[in-house]
Amino acid sequence: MVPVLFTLLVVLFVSSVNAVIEPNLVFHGTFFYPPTVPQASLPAYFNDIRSLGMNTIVVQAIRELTGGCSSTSFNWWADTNYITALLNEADNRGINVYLGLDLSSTSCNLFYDPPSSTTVVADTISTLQSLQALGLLSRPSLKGYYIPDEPALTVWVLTTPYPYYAAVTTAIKSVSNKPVLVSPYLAGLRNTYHSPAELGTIAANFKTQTNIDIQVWQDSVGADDANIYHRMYNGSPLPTVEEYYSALSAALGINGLWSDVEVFNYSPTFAAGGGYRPSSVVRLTNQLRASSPYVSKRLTWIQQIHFGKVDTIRYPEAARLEAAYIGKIQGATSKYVTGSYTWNTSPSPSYPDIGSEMFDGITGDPLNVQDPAWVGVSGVATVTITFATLVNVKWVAVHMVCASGWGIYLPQSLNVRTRSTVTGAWNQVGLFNLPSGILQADSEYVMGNTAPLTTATNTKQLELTITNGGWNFMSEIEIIKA
Ligand SMILES: [Ca+2]
Repeated sequence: MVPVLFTLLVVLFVSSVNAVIEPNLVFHGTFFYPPTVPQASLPAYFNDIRSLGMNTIVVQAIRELTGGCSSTSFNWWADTNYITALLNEADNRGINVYLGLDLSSTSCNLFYDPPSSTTVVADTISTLQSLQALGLLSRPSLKGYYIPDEPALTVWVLTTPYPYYAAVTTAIKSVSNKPVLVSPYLAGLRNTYHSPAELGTIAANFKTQTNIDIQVWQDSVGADDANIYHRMYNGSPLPTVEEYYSALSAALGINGLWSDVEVFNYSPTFAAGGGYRPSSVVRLTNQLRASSPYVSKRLTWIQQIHFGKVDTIRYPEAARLEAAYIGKIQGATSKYVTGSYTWNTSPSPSYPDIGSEMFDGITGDPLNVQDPAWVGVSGVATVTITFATLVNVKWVAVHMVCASGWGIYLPQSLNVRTRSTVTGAWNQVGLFNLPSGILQADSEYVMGNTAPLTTATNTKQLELTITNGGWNFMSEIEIIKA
């Protein structure tokens, strides 16, 4: 990005103290993982996704192959009683359900070859027939089916696995002629390069050979740090997520393409450090922009633990992301606020803040701490934010990175103070420690409060103090008001 353009962007973002809500970017739905939502919690779960404006769930799977490729043993993730209860709730609320069937890739690496593949095909038919006998396949909310084994279309050199998907699709359609979904991913493209046009050709060929109706492409921003910005990698320009969605849409048609937007942090080792925890809402906004023009539905992986209220194993940061999603994207009015600010501890000249980088809508690249989107402070970092008007602050979060080889760590704590005038006394409104269980491992993380602030009312100035034992690297501050 050239300096002149950057200056213009700074002026724009500083002037937008109360950003507009972005309803054109809302999620239509989410993948759903049954094992951690008990049947008794289904009404609350459906109320939750309805309150977020969603109308679609894709059940990840109802059965999982266990015991390896030669096994014929399946565990129910959602048995017929559970599925009946789920469709009851969906029917009552007008929610569209796509039912994931047999998952086998977790038990068998070569799931697309016999004997696993033939086992899954046979079980798919018998399972659907048992649901049909109960009248479940004709429920109004049941809109289609999902094949849970994710095709590695970016990685597979040969089309050897394609006949498995064709066989499962044929099996499904032999019982019920509703649309069939599958979810390939952009992950892997950094190592197995395909241009956007090449990936479009691969996706179209897969569709032709399998007869699968809709491809729900994962954006892989959380799993593999797929490129949502125009950046270089290993000295070459890397195509962006948006460029891939554009090419996939051209190849499949907009009605044949949905997006699966990952709302979790990237870590090179899965779920290490802050990895797989709820993401920055600014990063999420950019992800939604990357697929929005090219797909007919936007789903997420997965609402229930990353910004849900019901799942018992949801992350402690889920409440913050839920408020931020509603406040910036889905709600009736914007709750997302920015301000002017000064660093009380100067950023390093090597990692400077060249002007309002904390509110410029760009998050740092967790794979590259030399990305100019990162602002680096050696030791404790303190920043004072001034609002144009008095604000009742509910949520404060900072997008950060851990890169231990560079001496950059996640914060041990975030201290928050407020005052109602620029000369008044400071009030302590919260001191938040890194949640237990997060180790210092390379990852991005969004540090903030995990329950709403209660005493940050009438705030003119907000002071954040971020403490760790090395460098603090920050790229965005996210504030949500009442
Ligand atoms: Ca930024």
